[in-house]
Amino acid sequence: MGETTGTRADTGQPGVGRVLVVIPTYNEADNVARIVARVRRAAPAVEILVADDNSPDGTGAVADALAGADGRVHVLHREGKQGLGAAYLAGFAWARERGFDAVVEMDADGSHAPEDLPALLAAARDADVVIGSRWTGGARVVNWPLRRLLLSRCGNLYARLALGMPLSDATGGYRVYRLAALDAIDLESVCSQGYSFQVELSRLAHRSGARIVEVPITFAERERGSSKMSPLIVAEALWRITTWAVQDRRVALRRGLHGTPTGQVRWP
Ligand SMILES: Nc1nc2c(ncn2[C@@H]2O[C@H](COP(=O)(O)OP(=O)(O)OP(=O)(O)O)[C@@H](O)[C@H]2O)c(=O)[nH]1
Ligand SMILES: [Mg+2]
Repeated sequence: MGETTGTRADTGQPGVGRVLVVIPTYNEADNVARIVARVRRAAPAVEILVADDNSPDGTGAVADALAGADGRVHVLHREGKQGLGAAYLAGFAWARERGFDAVVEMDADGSHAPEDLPALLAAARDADVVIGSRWTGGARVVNWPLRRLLLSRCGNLYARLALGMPLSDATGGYRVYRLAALDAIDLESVCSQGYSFQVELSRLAHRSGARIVEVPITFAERERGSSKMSPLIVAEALWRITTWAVQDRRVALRRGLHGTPTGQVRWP
C-alpha cells in the first residue's frame, strides 16, 4: 500500500480540506492508470485510494505500481469481489482513520470525468454532499445506449417518487461526501451491495438533513473493460427502493394515526 508522503497542509482543497478520491476497481487493468493520471492532472491537491477486490486481471498490481511512483496514490487490497457498496464503505473507513475531510466516489472506467472534479469540489465548499448529476440542466450523457438511458431515467424517476427525494440523479455514483456528513449517517445499517448503494446513501443523507447539491457532469460510456452491471444488480435496486418506500409509508401512517405535534409526516 502506498504511504502518504509530504506535509498534510499541501494536500488541502480550499474550503473543503483533505480530499480522498476513492476508486473501486474490479477488472479495470486497462483503465486504472489512465483514470489516476487524469485525476492527478485535474485536481493535484487530492489523494487517491484504489479499492481493488483482488481483480483476476491484475488491476491491484497495476495500482501498486502507481502507488509506488506517487505518494498521493494508495491501494486498498480486498480479499475478493464483495460489491461496489462494500468497497466504498471500506474506502470511507480508510479515509476516516487517516483524518481526511472529504471523500469522492468515482468509477474507474472514465465515465466520471476527473475534469469535472474541480466543479464538484467547488460546490462542496457550501454543501455536505455533492452529486454529479447526469440529469440536470447543463449535464451531458455521451455514447450511452438507449437501454441504459432508459434504465437510468426510469430508475431515478422511481427513486424520486417512491422515496420523496428532490434529486435529479439519486443513482449517480460521482459524488463528494464530507466525512462529517457521513458521520451523521449510520453506515453500519447500509445493506446495499450493488448500485442501490448510491440510492441508499442519498436516502440516508437526505434524512439526516445533509445539504445536498447537484452539479451537472458529462458522463461518457466506458471505452475499455467490461461493465459489472447485471440484472441481479438492477433487481437488488428495485427491491430495496420498494422496501424502503413501504417502510416510509408505514411509519408515516403510524405517525398520522397517532399524530405529530405539527401534523406533518417526518422521517422516522
Ligand atoms: N472493488 C470493487 N469495485 C467494483 C465492484 N463492482 C464494480 N466495481 C467498480 O465500480 C465501478 C463501476 O462499475 P461499472 O462496471 O463501470 O458499472 P457501471 O458504471 O454502472 O456500468 P457501465 O456503465 O456499464 O460501465 C468500476 O470502477 C468498477 O470496476 C466490486 O464488486 N468491487
Ligand atoms: Mg461504468
